[in-house]
Amino acid sequence: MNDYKIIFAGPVGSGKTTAINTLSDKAPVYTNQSASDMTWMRKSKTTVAMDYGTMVLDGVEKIHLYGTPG
Ligand SMILES: Nc1nc2c(ncn2[C@@H]2O[C@H](COP(=O)(O)OP(=O)(O)OP(=O)(O)O)[C@@H](O)[C@H]2O)c(=O)[nH]1
Ligand SMILES: [Mg+2]
Repeated sequence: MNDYKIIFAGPVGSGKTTAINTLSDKAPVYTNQSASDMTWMRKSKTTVAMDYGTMVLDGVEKIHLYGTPG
């Protein structure tokens, strides 16, 4: 199986966690916690470590999906 990696990076609220939740075949590793900085004014939860999910394409290509904190 070929392995590939995609890293989603971008500012708070750009949809990194939402994208990985949508794409991942299995329940993703999810590190949303209550925001205690200025993020709170935009949304209640924010990624504090890394998101991680996987997709398998045609049974031969595995895509590892990583999401950074904003
Ligand atoms: N309109 C619209 N809203 C979206 C879409 N995708 C995500 N959102 C919304 O945009 C916000 C994105 O939130 P997250 O996915 O937590 O964003 P994030 O980039 O992971 O943010 P941090 O982890 O805080 O850096 C949520 O309120 C989503 O419901 C989209 O395709 N269209
Ligand atoms: Mg996030």
